[in-house]
This record gives sequence, structure tokens and C-alpha cells, in this order.
Amino acid sequence: MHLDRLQDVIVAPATPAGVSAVAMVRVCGPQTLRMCDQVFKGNKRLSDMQGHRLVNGLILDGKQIVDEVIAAVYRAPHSYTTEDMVEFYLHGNPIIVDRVMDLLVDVGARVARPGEFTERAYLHGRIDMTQAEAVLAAIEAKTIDGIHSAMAQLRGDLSVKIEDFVSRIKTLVTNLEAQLEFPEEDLPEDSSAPVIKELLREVEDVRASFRRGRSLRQGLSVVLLGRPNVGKSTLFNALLGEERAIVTPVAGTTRDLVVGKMQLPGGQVRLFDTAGLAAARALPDKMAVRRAIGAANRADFLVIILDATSGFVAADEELLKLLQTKPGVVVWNKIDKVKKPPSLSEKSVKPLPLSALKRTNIDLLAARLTKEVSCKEGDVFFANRYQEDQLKRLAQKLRSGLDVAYMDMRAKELREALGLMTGADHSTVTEKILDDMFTRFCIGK
Ligand SMILES: Nc1nc2c(ncn2[C@@H]2O[C@H](COP(=O)(O)OP(=O)(O)OP(=O)(O)O)[C@@H](O)[C@H]2O)c(=O)[nH]1
Ligand SMILES: [Mg+2]
Repeated sequence: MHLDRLQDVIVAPATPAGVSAVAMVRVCGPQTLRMCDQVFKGNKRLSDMQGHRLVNGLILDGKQIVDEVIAAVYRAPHSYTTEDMVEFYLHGNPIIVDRVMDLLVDVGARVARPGEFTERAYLHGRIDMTQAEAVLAAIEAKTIDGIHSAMAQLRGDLSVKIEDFVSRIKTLVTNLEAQLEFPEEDLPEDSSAPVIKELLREVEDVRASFRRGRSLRQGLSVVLLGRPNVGKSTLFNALLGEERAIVTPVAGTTRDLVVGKMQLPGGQVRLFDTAGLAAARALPDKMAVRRAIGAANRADFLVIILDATSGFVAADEELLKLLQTKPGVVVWNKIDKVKKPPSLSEKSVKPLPLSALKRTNIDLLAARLTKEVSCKEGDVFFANRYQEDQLKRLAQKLRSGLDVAYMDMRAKELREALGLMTGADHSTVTEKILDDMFTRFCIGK
């Protein structure tokens, strides 16, 4: 259990391996100061020092000097993990770092696992899951925007939003239940629908900002989908501006997933070309279709390609259904071959007309993707998969709450929505989720 591990003193280098001007070794846990005093000799004992003080001295291996160092002392609860903590600033030679680590292990410290310092900050309640995730995001961010938004997250923006959602749903449930319980009282009519709609809009906004956040960190995953031969590979090449995927007039040309990077103003897209979706008989074709569907399931955004020369066919219907659960855009390709692309107004979609071959309107599609990756004021970017999934299910519950006709059913859906959200606090976060997250950190963080 995680709580047992909190008794250990842990040690780790907090700077990368290799030669540098300075290297830092971090130590924390209940007996930190006493242990460090066994290897460090300065003007003062570390255990006699106040917190937030620096002292210089020597790291000694018996009588031998290993290094002349500066030690920073943090006293519980005023440290990163809320425990007593020491940071040693050493000369940046990996041999010195290793020796200091060994000495500390000899006096009883344990080498920390990746992310264990941040995990302790979480287990001691100094930061919540979202903030821990933001620490990771700040380390991993590839752009300055990514770092800005990680900092916003570290201050707890998402947690505040989630608390707000929970309290508004609670009010809704209370009002609905009051009306159900005291129908004879002169209570106002059920006016929950517009409130739920507004909540749903805000939840979807937060979810969209996660996608934008991901695009800042690793690129938004955009998957091109369509029947065989509609021009997916041609469009893939047109968007990338290079002949990456093989194009032929033969249906079934693409089988493997082909991936390319698109740099857009405000973010990056990982674009996937896929095999055409059709009933497959031969094993390689079946595997190709399975792979395409897998990519669609993992995608952040879909581009559904319809062929303007064949018009809308029954198989396209299945593709449009995917857009009920995932954001995306529909395009009519091959408009160079038709006078006017067919209207799909009865399906309430308005496809973007383009020609991948003649490169017509490719800029409009790129602009649509740019909109999807660009940040907005007030974006909340960082959520782990668990939180994303939680908000996805919350959106589904709110949607079904809106769809039902009766007040008692609406109250039931909202109560279930609340049930989902209580998982956001410490008590129900499982060890598996913790481990999945903290092992993605580097050592010493
Ligand atoms: N006229 C016209 N032909 C196009 C256009 N886009 C693609 N094509 C042609 O359609 C054929 C199929 O194109 P691909 O890009 O290979 O189609 P695909 O959807 O990747 O096909 P599969 O990989 O087999 O599923 C090729 O002969 C392309 O030249 C277009 O905008 N206009
Ligand atoms: Mg293809």
C-alpha cells in the first residue's frame, strides 16, 4: 500500500545524468535530517537548522571528502512533499552523484521510484491528481504555451471547475427531488433543462480544451476515414504537402496506418491515413479494416471523406454515426468531377466540398484543424485519461438527463452523474491509477 512507503526516506538525483556545472540530489522522508547529518559536515548540523536555509559543507565518506556542497533544508510541512527535505547541490559529475547516493543508501535511505516525490506531495494532500498531472505536463511540454497552461493547471484550475460542476448538479438534484417529494407545494415548474444544457456546453468546452492541450504536448491525433477509393491517401498527401502515402486507382491500396506530422499555427497534428472501410473477406483486408477502426477509436478528431462522384451511399451512414461520439468534419472529395456536390441537409451535416487531387479547398480543411488545435483564453488543458473519461461519461449522463421526459428519470440521471464525479477526490483514486500516472515521471521529481 502506498501509505507504508511514506515511512521511508527516499533519495534521487533531480538533475539529468551527465556532466554539468551543478547536480542536485534530493532526500525526503521522516528521518531525512538525521540521516543526512551522517554524511554531511558543515558549520551546523542539518537537524539544528531552520527550514528554507542554505549551508555549505562537505560530503564525507569516512575521512575522505567526496565533494564540497551546498545543502538546502526544508522543514515539514513547508516543502514540495510536505515532509522534511534536503537538497544537496553538488559538482555536476555523475561519479560524485553516484557516490553521494550510495552513501545515503548506506545510512538507510531508499532510491526513489520515478515520480515518488510528487506522489508524496499528492498522498500528503498538498496537491490533487490534476495538479500532479500538471507537474508532469510542465516537464513534458514542448512549447511555451504548453508550459503556461501547465502552470495554470498547477494552480488548480480544473479542480475548481469540477467542483463547480458538482455543486451545480447537486443544486439541480435537490430542486428536482423537492418537486417530486412535495408536488402539492407551490414550487416553481421544472426549469432544469436550460441549466443542464448550459452545464453540458461547459463540460464539452472543457473536453475540447483537453484536446487542444494534448495537441500542445504531443499533437492532436486526426484520422482520415472513408470507404475505399474515396481519396483518403490523396487528401493525406495534400494536407502534408508531400507524396507520403501510395495513391492508385485500385480500391484497397492503403492497408497499414500511415502517419504524418502537420505543423499548424497554434499546434501540431498527427495525421493518420487508413485503409478504406468496407466489408472485407481476405484476412489482410480484415486486419487493415480492424486497424483503421482502432485508429478511429483512439482519434481526437475525425475527417470523414465522402465521394462526390458516387454520392452518399448506405455505408457512409455508419461513418456519420461516429461523429455522435467524437468531434470531426465531413468532406465531399472529388468535386472537380461533379457540377454540384449533393446536399445532405436532411442528415443535418454540411460537408466541406474539396478536391484532394486538384488541391481545391485544402486550406479550408487546414483552417478547420487549426481551429481545433488553437488555444483559447481560459483553457484548462491537463487531465489524465481517468479525468477525461469521467467528464466524457458526465457529458453522456447530462445528455440522457436532457432526453428523458419525466422529472424522476431526470433526477435519477443527474444523481448518477454526481456519483461519477465523486471519483474525482482522493478516496476513490485507485493504486493502479496512481501507479500509471506517477511512473511516467522522471526520477527525482
Ligand atoms: N478526380 C479526382 N480524383 C481523385 C481525387 N482524390 C483522389 N482521386 C483519385 O481517386 C483514386 C483513389 O485515390 P486514393 O487517394 O488512393 O484513395 P483512398 O481512399 O486512399 O483509397 P484506398 O487506400 O484504396 O482506400 C486515385 O485514382 C486518385 O487519383 C479528387 O479530388 N478528384
Ligand atoms: Mg489510400
